Amino acid sequence: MIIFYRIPGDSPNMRKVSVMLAETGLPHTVQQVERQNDGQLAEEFHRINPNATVPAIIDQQTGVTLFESGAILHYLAEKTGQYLPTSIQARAEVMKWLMFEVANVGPTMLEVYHYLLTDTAELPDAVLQRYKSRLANLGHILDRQLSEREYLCGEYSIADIALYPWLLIWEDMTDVNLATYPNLHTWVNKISERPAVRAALKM
Ligand SMILES: N[C@@H](CCC(=O)N[C@@H](CS)C(=O)NCC(=O)O)C(=O)O
Repeated sequence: MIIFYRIPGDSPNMRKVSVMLAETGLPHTVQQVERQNDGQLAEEFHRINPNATVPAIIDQQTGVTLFESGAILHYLAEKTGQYLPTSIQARAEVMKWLMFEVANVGPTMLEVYHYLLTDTAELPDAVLQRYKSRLANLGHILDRQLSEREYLCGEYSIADIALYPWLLIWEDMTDVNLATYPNLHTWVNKISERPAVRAALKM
């Protein structure tokens, strides 16, 4: 049994794990992490993730404890043999685009989210503009990658599962219509039709 640690509400990083669990059909239970009075995630959760973020998982079958959504997706793909190809070349390609998401899309989105919803009053325009232009550039890179492939690396993989939840909030975060990126837009619509995705995200 997998224990999936999360907080109330939804976020792209938690959605990645919800989708992966639904796609693989792995048995799991959800454990809500409490907050302390200072707003931090509960002290005892720091033993599971010293960085105090969700998602995190414990796999009771193997004893593996994991945080960082990319590491969790990779582990669940290894465990089930799903959504990660077997040839060394194809695996490397999937890991490259998975890392591209966790190193670029996620962190930039989280900065925009922070500045947009938290500190706008004190924010120099240039800061938000910098992050928005980084996101616009990432959108073009992804759109180009999808211009010759149905999914990021050909077959549907954990690289797609990692990226997809960010696209659900892309327009709100960037004020840019997804139709600006036609290939990315088609890809989003295709993934939105997957039964496991719909079930996981209650769409
Ligand atoms: N790089 C991490 C980011 C995780 C992250 O920032 N999680 C947020 C929720 S989406 C969080 O736990 N924030 C701490 C909090 O809400 O106290 C990952 O990919 O898992």
